[in-house]
Amino acid sequence: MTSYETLLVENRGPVTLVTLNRPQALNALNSQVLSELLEVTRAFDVDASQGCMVVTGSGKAFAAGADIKEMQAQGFADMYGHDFFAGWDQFTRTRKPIIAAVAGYALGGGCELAMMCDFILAADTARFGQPEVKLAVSPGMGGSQRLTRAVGKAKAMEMCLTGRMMDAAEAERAGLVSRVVPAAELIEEAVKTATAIAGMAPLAVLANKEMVNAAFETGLQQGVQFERRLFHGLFGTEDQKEGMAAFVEKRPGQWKGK
Ligand code: CO8
Repeated sequence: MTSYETLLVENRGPVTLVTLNRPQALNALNSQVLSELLEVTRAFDVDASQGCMVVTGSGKAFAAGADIKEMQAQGFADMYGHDFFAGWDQFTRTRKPIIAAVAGYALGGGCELAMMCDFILAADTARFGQPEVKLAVSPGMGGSQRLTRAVGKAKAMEMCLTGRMMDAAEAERAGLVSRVVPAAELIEEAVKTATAIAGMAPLAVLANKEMVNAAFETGLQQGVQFERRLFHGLFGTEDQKEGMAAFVEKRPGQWKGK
């Protein structure tokens, strides 16, 4: 296990498990969390032994938001001039999959971080919210956009305007999370899911992630074209030959990542 000041990072076989580790501040996301998480994510993306990452919280929170104490004294010139927290965009450019395993509070920037991951597995204790309006600000790490795309305008608007939290069951109904599991099984389930993903042909995993993201970021026709090009491209890989041969021969595939 590698220790950072604000994170615990552990390889569980082909899965990088990252635990936010500022429980005394409910894992509030400050500049140090960002820089450490970016360092870990960059290393993960180029490490051929690692196929999927899980990001989780600790104590009673996934993360209770951006660090209010760090932002409190900042003015417009500091925020805009330094493009405060623009580094989080880099996190979303990670090519390999990242699962958010959310137990407890995922609020403000915490909810936004969970939504920057490729999908969210929730414990039955999870609570999601964008309460920034109560601080006289707004989401700033993509929440107003990603939440609206995930759950639709009505719920996103109500949550952003009132700060109301969603519990895990509502989040699952609304399509914000892929599944809800008992809190005690969250990490085990997330690592199991991540291990299954890490066991797939690596280029196919990258392509599947890219094309689902295209559905979020482009129109239907452009997204369908993009999917088709990537689909065609996968037929240029050795793993496609192996994957289809393995199916026909009723045996597991052996991937080369090319
Ligand atoms: N930032 C800093 N410290 C925090 C944060 C936070 N977001 N959340 C909790 N803490 C600290 C508390 O100050 C407290 O510290 P201390 O013990 O020193 O007083 C400790 O964590 C424990 O918190 P509480 O005592 O409040 O715990 P409770 O169980 O009573 O309450 C809550 C839990 C309801 C989660 C409560 O802590 C809370 O409301 N937290 C703030 C939630 C919030 O407003 N989040 C949004 C923050 S703003 C944001 O995320 C903007 C994102 C976009 C930024 C991008 C910039 C470009």
